[in-house]
Amino acid sequence: MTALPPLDPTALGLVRPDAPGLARLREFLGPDGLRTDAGALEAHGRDETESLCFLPDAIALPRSTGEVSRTLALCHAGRWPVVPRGAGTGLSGGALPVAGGIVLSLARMDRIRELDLANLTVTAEAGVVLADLQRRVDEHGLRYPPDPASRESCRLGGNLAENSAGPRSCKYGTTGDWVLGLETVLADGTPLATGGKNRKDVAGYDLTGLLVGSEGTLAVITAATLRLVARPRATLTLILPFPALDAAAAAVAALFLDGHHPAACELLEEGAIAAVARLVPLPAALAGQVALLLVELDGDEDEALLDEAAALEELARGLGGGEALVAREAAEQRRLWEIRSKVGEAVKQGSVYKEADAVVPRAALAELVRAARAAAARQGLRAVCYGHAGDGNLHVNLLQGDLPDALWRERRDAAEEELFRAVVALGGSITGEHGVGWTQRRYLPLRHAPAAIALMRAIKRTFDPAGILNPGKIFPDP
Ligand code: 2HG
Ligand code: ZN
Repeated sequence: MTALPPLDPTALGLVRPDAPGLARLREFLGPDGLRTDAGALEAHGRDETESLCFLPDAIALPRSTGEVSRTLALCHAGRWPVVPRGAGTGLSGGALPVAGGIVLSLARMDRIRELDLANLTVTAEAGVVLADLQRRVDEHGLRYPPDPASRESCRLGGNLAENSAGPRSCKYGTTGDWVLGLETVLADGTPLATGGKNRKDVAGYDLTGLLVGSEGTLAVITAATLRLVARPRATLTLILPFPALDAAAAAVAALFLDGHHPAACELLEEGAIAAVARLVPLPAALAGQVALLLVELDGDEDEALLDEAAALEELARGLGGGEALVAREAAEQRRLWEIRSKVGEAVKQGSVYKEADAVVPRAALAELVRAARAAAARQGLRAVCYGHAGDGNLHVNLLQGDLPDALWRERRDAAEEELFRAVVALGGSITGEHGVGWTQRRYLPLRHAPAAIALMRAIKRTFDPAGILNPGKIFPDP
């Protein structure tokens, strides 16, 4: 468990629920709808963010929006902290109950309510596992494209709260780009529906857009109506190797300018290639390469994709790139993708780490990697970068190596701050897809002017005047 102290709920005007309060919740949630056993508290005190853990007082597991509403009404009356939770796969501590209170798990609300083939929409509850939803629509030849790395375990509600994304956001956009409507419950228990099935709707403010990505601080999302598209008939994956980082970055800019629009365009720089090579055997052609671009193409016909792959290889060669590895068969494509999907695990294996989810305008990719290396080197640390080059979004992992803990914490913070200052100077942001949550909140003032943060705080107060929803997240301490 981390040594970091939890937030004091009383300083936030909140209190931790007492035994009679929990008994009132249990009355309508039922004996398995409210858990207080040590194992459950420990499991719901963590997410996938480093080794952080903050114990809640109880976990509420409602089965319906009505039960969510009753739970919130009680929590609101008692001024108890409430932390909405999907599967806890987040990477910025968004689901950590840093002030204790109730973890409101949506895990038992996992029904797909309606697949509307005439309108090409699906309406599903917040607790559905993303991959289950994707398999269900796939049976009808359809696709819901957002593909965060945790899709086999993450739940839709967490994706909506964080506005999650993955490699395919390069062509298909992020979770929010697919949301037409939401079913939510406000902090005091009032149900609120936004949007619907309309493809266009400009009546008033875009509450759907505001709630997606609000990290559980404005309302609890209980269900969503999502857009679907036809699944592409053909896909092809290729890896383009480069002897220099600048050449790979130049290739990213050039391929879009040339009119290509890959489903995914992912970068691994030197340190990431070396790390993944320890976990996945790399094809000989990739040995000694300094940067790799993994590109997924999709479309109607295999032949057209092969032609496009050849054009991309030629473009890369013009910039000094080597021979492309091209995979047509599904199993071969999976093997190439493994080189990218195992990189996070490989980099983090064997060292404590801190991950910065930096994003810059795409043309500044190489500068982002250089800024990460420089900030890390100044503190005697190593930075390893990989991620969504097509979106200008790289995951920068700072590694502790064998530094003593106290020194590591100091140097990590200094390196991260220097990196984010450089990122903002490049026109970028402090998180592209993982959220601000708990771990990035002190950097919000680097990204936004005081007037913008004041406006965001005012929006938070309007939705949640008592401040019970996910306290301690997004905003730095005043
Ligand atoms: C990815 O792109 C995910 O692989 C996770 O966003 C990043 O922690 C990571 O490796
Ligand atoms: Zn990512």
